[in-house]
Amino acid sequence: MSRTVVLVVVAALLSETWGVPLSSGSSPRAANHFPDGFYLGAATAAYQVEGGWNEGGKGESIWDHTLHAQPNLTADGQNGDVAADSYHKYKEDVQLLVGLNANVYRFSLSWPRILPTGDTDNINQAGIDYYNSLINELLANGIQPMVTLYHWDLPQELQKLGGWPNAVIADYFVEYARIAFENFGDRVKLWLTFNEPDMFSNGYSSATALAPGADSPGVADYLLAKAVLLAHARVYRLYDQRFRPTQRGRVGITLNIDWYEPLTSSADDAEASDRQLQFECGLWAHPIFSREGDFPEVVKLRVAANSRKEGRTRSRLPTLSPAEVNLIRGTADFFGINHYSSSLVTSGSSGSEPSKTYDSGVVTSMFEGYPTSFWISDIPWGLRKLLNWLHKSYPGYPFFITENGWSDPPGVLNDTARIHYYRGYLSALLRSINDDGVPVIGYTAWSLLDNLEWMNGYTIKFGLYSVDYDDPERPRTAKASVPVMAQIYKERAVPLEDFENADTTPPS
Ligand code: GBH
Repeated sequence: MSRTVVLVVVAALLSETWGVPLSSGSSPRAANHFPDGFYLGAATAAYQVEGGWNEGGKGESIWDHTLHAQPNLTADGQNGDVAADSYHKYKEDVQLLVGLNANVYRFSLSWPRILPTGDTDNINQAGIDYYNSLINELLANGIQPMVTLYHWDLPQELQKLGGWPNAVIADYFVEYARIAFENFGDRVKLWLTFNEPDMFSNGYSSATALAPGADSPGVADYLLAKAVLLAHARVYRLYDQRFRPTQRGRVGITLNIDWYEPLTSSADDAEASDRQLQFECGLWAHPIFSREGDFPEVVKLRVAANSRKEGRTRSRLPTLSPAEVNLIRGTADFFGINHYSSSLVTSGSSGSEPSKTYDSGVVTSMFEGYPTSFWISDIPWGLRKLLNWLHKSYPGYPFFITENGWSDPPGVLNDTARIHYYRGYLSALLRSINDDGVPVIGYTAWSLLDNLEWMNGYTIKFGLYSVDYDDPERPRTAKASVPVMAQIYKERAVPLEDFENADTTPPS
């Protein structure tokens, strides 16, 4: 075969598998390809992977404290004392990312590793050194660090002040963020203030859902919302004024947002869907990303009405003054989304009064006829609908999918359901970008490795790499999904056949 023939055959094969446009240069990008500069990687969080809970001068977090005091809160009685031991094995973790062809790694800083008491009286250099080593190792391997400042591990000393429902915590958070920007901002260009405030507010609305287990539903979680939004906004403005001119990075926030499909085509169910999205997402997104700012109208009205009914003299949802609305509005360079699943929604009453669940006045249920694992349904078109809804609701902001993933019970190395999930969701993401025009700049899969799944302990596995938790060395093994993701990340495309077969179009 002549050289030309070989090249043509190779090009044809490539074109068939990957949908690579045969002519280069100005030809439009094929629909199954990610845009230039798109970030593709994986994510973790400090308490879920690091271990080293009391090493190198680290202080106690609410997770250390809560799970030491009440080991029965987790499904297997385990905690994050050692976790995946990433505190010692970070160089190996970076090689796992290299094995995925990742160009970004999203991880979180443990606040009490840097500030053991939460305050600046004690700045722990050993903690700063650890993160410098990790960041330098990533960059040496061509991987951008993406840093979450807060993925749920509040210093226990600050919990003694009441934790997040106490607005004074925002003052401490701003100081902590300043120290992070000062120490790491020369190399870290992607920042997230908070991971999923909606989720971690459950730590203040239930005794058992998440640390610290402060049981004040419908009150503390709304107080927390105001404190967290102000903390976020002040950190964004600090970066904007003091650090952006020299560091030139981007600061966002990550919200957990599933898709909620109306149960029927009734107007009532359409309203229920919108209500659910407003209580889960809008409560946080509207103040930051909408043109007008402030909490969503429907949330304000319903919480105020229920509060009156309960005989209260004011709403359980705190008000934002016009100055606070202005302070918070527009404080993001991008919008982080953790998306896992889709559910059906109808109006009705769930949860007890008072609670955020009760205030939202909706009942959700799982779809039938889709692959399901624990609370996750594999419904790629749900991500596409969500991205379109977000882009319409909050125009002008680029999105970054900071988490998306599938869970297995322990022992599944041939993770075919995860492979199906990722092929589908990455295809839906590509449709959103290339067909629908939603601006998305990156994607980090949850998770790089099996880790402490909060109150589920080590009984639910989200990793691309498995970790043997019975072995003190915590060896990592690639699951079947690793070569699949590595190929997608390398080609920067979902293979055409998988792309075309993916369930990316909502049923009408
Ligand atoms: C994220 O939270 C976290 O950021 C991450 O740390 C975590 O490991 C990961 O996802 C996987 O869970 O009432 O049974 O329907 C995910 C948030 C948690 C939201 C479970 C939906 C449904 C519980 N999700 N929740 S259920």
